[in-house]
This record gives sequence, C-alpha cells and structure tokens, in this order.
Amino acid sequence: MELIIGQIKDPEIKAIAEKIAASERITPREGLLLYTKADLPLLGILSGIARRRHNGSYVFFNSNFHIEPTNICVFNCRFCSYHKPEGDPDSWEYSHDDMLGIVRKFDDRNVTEVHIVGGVHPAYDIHYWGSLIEKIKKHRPSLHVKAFSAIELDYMIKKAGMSYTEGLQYLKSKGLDSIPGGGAEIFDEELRKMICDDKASTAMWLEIHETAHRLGIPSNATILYGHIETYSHRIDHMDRLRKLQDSTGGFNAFIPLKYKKSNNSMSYLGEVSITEDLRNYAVSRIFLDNFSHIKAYWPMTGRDAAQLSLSFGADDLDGTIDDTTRIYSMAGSEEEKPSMTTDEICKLIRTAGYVPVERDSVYNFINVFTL
Ligand code: V47
Repeated sequence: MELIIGQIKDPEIKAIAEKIAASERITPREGLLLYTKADLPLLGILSGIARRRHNGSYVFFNSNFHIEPTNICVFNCRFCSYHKPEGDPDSWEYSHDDMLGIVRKFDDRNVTEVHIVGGVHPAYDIHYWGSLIEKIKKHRPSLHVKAFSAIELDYMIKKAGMSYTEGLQYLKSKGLDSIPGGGAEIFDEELRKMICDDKASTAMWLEIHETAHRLGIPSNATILYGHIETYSHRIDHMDRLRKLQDSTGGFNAFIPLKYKKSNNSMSYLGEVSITEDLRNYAVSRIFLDNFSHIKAYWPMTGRDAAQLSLSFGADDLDGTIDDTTRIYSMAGSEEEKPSMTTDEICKLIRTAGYVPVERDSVYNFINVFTL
C-alpha cells in the first residue's frame, strides 16, 4: 500500500488515501474530492481496502423472492416506470390469496426471505398489510418478511391514525422482520421536490428508519443516482445516512440504485456510464465506514456490471430473485426476467475472485461455498 500511496501525485488525494489505509473516517469534503479527483483504478484499490476490512473476500447473497402487490400508486414520481393510476388497463392489484399463492409456489424451495414492495394503493391501510404478513408467517413462520418502503409505511400508518412507533410496533407484532431501503431517492429537499414532490419527505424517511431501528427492526438504505443530482448531493445523502447509522446502528446495507431511463418522464436525461457506477460504488464503500455491506442489486445493474462492482467495494448481490420482480425490467434493465440459481450466482462471484456466502436476511452465514 505504501508503494501505491507514494505514487499518488495529488497531495489532497494522497492524504485521503493515507487516512483510508489507517482506517480513519473521511470527511464530506474528502468524499467529494474522491468523486472529482481520484482516478478509477485508485478508487478500486482504496475501496478494496475498505471492503476487505468489513468483509474479507466474502461476497454475500440470499435465496429470496419478491411480491409486488400492486403498481397502483397515489404518487407520481418522475423517475418511476412502474406506477399506474387506479383503473388503468396496465395496472394490477393482487389479493391476499394471490399473494399467498406466490408464497406457496416456494413451499418446496430453500428460500429464506420474501421482499414485499409496491405502489402506494389508496384503499389499504396498515391493518390490510398487517393481516397479509400474519397470513404469510402463519403459512411459513421461518420466512423472513422484509417489507414496505418508508413511503408505503408513512402512508399506511398515517391512514390508520397511528404514530410511526405505534404503526411499526403493530407491524412487528404481525411478523415484519425488516424494512427495505426504497423511497430514499435523494435527500436534498430541493431536488426531492423536483423528482418526487408529493411523497414522504426526507425527514419522514429518516424518522421512519430511526424509529424502526429503535424498535429492533433493521433496514436498508438506498440512493437514486445518475439523474439531476451532483456529487455534492450524493455526499450530503450519504452523510445523513452515516449520522443516523452512528446513532442507531440499524442499517444492514446501502444500495446505490442507478436511474434507468425507460418508460418514465425523465428519459431525456439518459443514463450515466458504467465507470460512473463503479466510481459511485467505490466512494460509497469508503464514505459509509459504518455500513457493513454495500449491495449491487443485479436485477437493476445487470450481471456483468454487478460482478465488476465487486472490485469497487460491493460485497453483496442481493439474491436469487426467481423472476419475481418487474420494477427494473419496466425501467429498462437488461435483466428482463431476473433469476439466478445458487450455482450461477456462486460462479459469478468466484470468477471475480471472491468467496460466495449464502446469508440470511441479517447476514448470518448459511453456507460458505469454498471450493
Ligand atoms: O425507491 C424506481 C428505485 C426503488 C427507478 O432494500 C428506480 O434490499 C432506477 O428500494 N431507475 C425501489 N431506480 C427498489 C428498492 C430496493 C431494491 C432492491 C433491494 C432493496 C433492499 C431495495 O427503486 C425506489 C427508487 O429509488 N427506482 N424507478 C428507475 N427508473
């Protein structure tokens, strides 16, 4: 490492590299400098140091499937390729029986997690969703239920006239195990107004996750990047997450989500390049020193990019999915019917030079696939 640091010409980047090598936290200003001045090969090396400190050579995945209860949504986020108003011919809405049917399809499979997210349907409050979780748990008690973005939670809890604490406690009592990271988008209030004006605010998103953590419900965090934000906005977003994580320790993973341009009203922006994705994974890994895991969500990135991201700080590939999500194929992902077998995911990890580990939803090891 000393040899590499010795070759860095820029004194500011050199000082940051020294801090990373010494396991010191970098400041927001230093994070910004990494985005703007560090070259990609150096970011690969520096993020590699950080990822090894957290996770050695392990790359994690789980055996999971999704349920997307509805694409009917009261909100109209400009980046969303998925939502439809009620009555639209392309809308769908599953009943509890439909959704239990999806769960039953996996009865003879070794899945450990169901991930439930969808549009914010105007008709249903927290009792409808609590009862769904209860039925799923009754059918398969060991299945981890990771469900509802903070946006869905804010709506269903307020509709029932509850506080966040009451709502989350109620859902926990029905079997909610953790919360996915969606709905964070970009925390800067001005930008958030421009891309998703009418939904839960940054303050609400952070309060819901903080409340969940205090109740012992872990969660993930995301960022939607590659649209109208600047590097400063990305650092501001991660800084708010880093502060919350310092206080609660309740986040499992950070998931950078690249804006995909198909079928939404920001298509004119296009998409950022893969080098930008790698730069973003690397800076996230380095900046978020209190997050154990950085997830490359392969149904969104595609398999090749996800594999490459493992050398830029990512250590988690989400799961096998089994063709149960449409959000990203509708937004233009090359993975039209995302599904990977355990063998395929292990091969992808191994050929990148890492050791595959099947994990549960809170990162306990289930199986280490040593050769
Ligand atoms: O909040 C929507 C994003 C998110 C687009 O916690 C888009 O394990 C890019 O949060 N281009 C929902 N992104 C998905 C999500 C998620 C995914 C995987 C794992 C986890 C987890 C969480 O998808 C939304 C939004 O940021 N999104 N439309 C689009 N066109």
